[in-house]
Amino acid sequence: MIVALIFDVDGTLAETEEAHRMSFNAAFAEASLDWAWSQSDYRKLLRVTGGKERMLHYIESWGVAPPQGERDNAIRVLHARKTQLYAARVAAGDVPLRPGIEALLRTARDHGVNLAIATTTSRSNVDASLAANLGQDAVNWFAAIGCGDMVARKKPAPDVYEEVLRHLRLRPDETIAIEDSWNGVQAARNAGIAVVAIPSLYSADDDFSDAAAVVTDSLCFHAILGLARKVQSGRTGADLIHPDARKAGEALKGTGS
Ligand code: XBP
Ligand code: MG
Repeated sequence: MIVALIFDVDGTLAETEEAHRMSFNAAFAEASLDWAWSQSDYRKLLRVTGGKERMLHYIESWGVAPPQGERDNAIRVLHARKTQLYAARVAAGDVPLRPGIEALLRTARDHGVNLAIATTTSRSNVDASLAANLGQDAVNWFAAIGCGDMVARKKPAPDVYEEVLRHLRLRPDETIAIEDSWNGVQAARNAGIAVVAIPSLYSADDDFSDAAAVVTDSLCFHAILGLARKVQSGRTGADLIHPDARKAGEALKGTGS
């Protein structure tokens, strides 16, 4: 019996990565750094989870000049400023929830299914998104909120999902994860949790073969429940990917800029 749905945030609850990218670039410009991440740069950089880790990877692997001063401290300062700029975009309503997410959250609550969050981003970004899109009380809808800065290793490591399972006091098979990226699907699978993948603008080319199902139109609570029953009856993998989802997956690839 599925007791909880565990949601990723970036790319899942909302298409946030474009707002993150623009906030990174604004922070770089303010710091007079000649760094500017295009959409195709950012798609590659998203293979590294965590904004600070992503900037470090950019310095170490893309051969750009590091910011002045002590490197790690400079990255922390840049990331803190990026987070402020991002939160301002969210508060301004520029990062709405994905289609079907609000209905899914409300229907799950109406059916007594617990909600939780397992994300790489910071708690302040989660709170900003929930408040801007669902109201100040929405943070209380979630029985557990696990964030990247709460655990030792970020996705695709299972740490944040294991942290959420501990907090919920549930077994992996009592939950389903909703994720948008390969890193996220791997993190949930590494924690033993079945995953519904909903590819996002920046993850359309990711490999979702480890997901129990791939959904490309709006998520539906009953479809997820149906999936959970199938997963628990041992049916997994290819025969759970709705033919339309596979076709639409191809279509989605066409929309990623
Ligand atoms: C995806 C990430 C995050 C975001 C940016 O998170 O990898 O790093 O890109 O957020 P999720 P921060 O697990 O929710 O998909 O800069 O706060 O890290
Ligand atoms: Mg994500």
